[in-house]
Amino acid sequence: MYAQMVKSEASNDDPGMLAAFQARIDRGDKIEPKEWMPEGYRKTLIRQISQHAHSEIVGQLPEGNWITRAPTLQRKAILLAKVQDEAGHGLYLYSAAETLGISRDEMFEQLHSGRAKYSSIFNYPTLTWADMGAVGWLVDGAAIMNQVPLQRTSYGPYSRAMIRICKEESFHQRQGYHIMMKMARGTEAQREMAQDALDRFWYPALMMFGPSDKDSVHSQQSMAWKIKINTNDELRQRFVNETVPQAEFLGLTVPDPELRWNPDKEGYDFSQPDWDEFFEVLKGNGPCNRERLGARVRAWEDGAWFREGLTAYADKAAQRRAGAATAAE
Ligand code: BYC
Repeated sequence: MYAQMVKSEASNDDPGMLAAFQARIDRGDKIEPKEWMPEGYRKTLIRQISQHAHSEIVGQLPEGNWITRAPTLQRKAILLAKVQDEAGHGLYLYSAAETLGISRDEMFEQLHSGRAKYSSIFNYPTLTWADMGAVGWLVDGAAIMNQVPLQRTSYGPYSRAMIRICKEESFHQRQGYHIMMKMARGTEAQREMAQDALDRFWYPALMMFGPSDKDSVHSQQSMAWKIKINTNDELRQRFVNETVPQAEFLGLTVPDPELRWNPDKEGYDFSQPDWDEFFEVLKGNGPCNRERLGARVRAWEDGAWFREGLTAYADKAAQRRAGAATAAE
């Protein structure tokens, strides 16, 4: 079945080469940039890695919004470090995508024109300081759940980028949970802020894993190629199983009346997010889509003078080198 799907995704590829490629994937080989790969594999990786990179970069915006308003110097320094980490993650991932033959400018163009997606979660606003706790705890928590298996993804550069990123994500999750602990055990007003942040971020965090398996268009092929290791629903279930006891420890209530432990599946039964809302956010109609994309486009336009300066300097340096070489002849 997989061989058939591979063929349909990449009909111009030679069937023998496709079979040999699939055998390498099945053996657990890592695929490296200069090696042969089916066109569909390359395209799927570019889509997923670039969208992941965009998510890291756009993901700086809701938290960057709080750097100047962090309640203490220590919290400010921690948040600043976290936001800088996200920029670094974006850069590793753009570099990994570039090894597949797409340029960074093309990827930015896809983001700015709205053709490339970024994680739905960043289209929700961060209204209070407790949201910095909820983002670290739930959003980075969901990111880790998704990214730990991706350390074993079949494409070498993506897998290596993930190893480094996951180390930093665990610190991010811990700092968020630490904020939540302080808030949940603080004054009544602080506890209410923590509960309100959990109420607003719970379902958007569940959406981060993507649509239900029955609506996931890419999962089957991506899993055959080991670009994805788990289905969206598997990871969502794992996230709920790990996060509910953490909420109980905080003394907060997960906003889901249907949530209960199911001993038969050794996991929680839980309500699905509002999938209509999810698809609206993907279409650009979430609470902050326009603001987020607008901020990225503005940053790109404001940076034009800097890119032009770098190019002018590189041209001059090349002319100087050429002049020196001619003089030496
Ligand atoms: N948001 O067939 P499916 C972070 C799209 S960064 C938006 O299941 P796939 C962090 C999907 O792209 C976290 N779009 O797709 C950063 C596809 O549309 P296209 C980012 C979504 O690719 C800073 C369509 O829906 N992590 O954590 O097999 C601070 C059908 O879906 C979403 C990654 O990117 C979504 N939530 O599975 C703090 C991880 N879900 O592309 C934290 C790597 C689905 O055909 N990516 N779509 O137009 C993946 O693991 C997979 O791409 C996904 C989706 C699980 C996200």
